[in-house]
Amino acid sequence: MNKIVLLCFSLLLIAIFLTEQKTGIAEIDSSGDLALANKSPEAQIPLIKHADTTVIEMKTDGIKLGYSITEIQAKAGDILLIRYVNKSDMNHNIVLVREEADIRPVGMAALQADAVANDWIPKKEMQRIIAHSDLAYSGETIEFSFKVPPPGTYPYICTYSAHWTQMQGRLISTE
Ligand SMILES: [Cu+2]
Repeated sequence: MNKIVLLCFSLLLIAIFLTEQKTGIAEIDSSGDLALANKSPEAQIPLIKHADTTVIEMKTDGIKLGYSITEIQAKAGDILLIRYVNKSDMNHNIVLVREEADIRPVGMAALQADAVANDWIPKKEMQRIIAHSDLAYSGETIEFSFKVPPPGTYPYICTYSAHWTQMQGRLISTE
């Protein structure tokens, strides 16, 4: 009989412990960290269609790890709106980085738990990120908008679940 009482008491303690853990996580989420998570990269602009906005639509089908458009040419300073139609069976996103050398650090950092919890956007690598979409769940269409950076070649990658090794494209900014 004593063993049963002890067992019940242990279970109660575990339940209290788990509840407190959960509360702790929620508190962290609602603190200043959230404000940081929502801080957009510098080139990213609110999703408003200006008269001079160029809309680019791309998609992913089936199980393919790739974008239908792998090269975008645009003029520096123009506003691009990327509409991404995720017709694939997986989730994807689009993360525009500063240079080739940023692909791997951003892709690797995105696999860490804190980045996964932030829709696969690594907050600690934000200085390498020019703009990014939200996570597009399978079947979803998302849009994001940004100002085309100075002339150069800028890679864009999917940071979801290590797709970055294959799922890439390049934005070519011209004068
Ligand atoms: Cu992907």
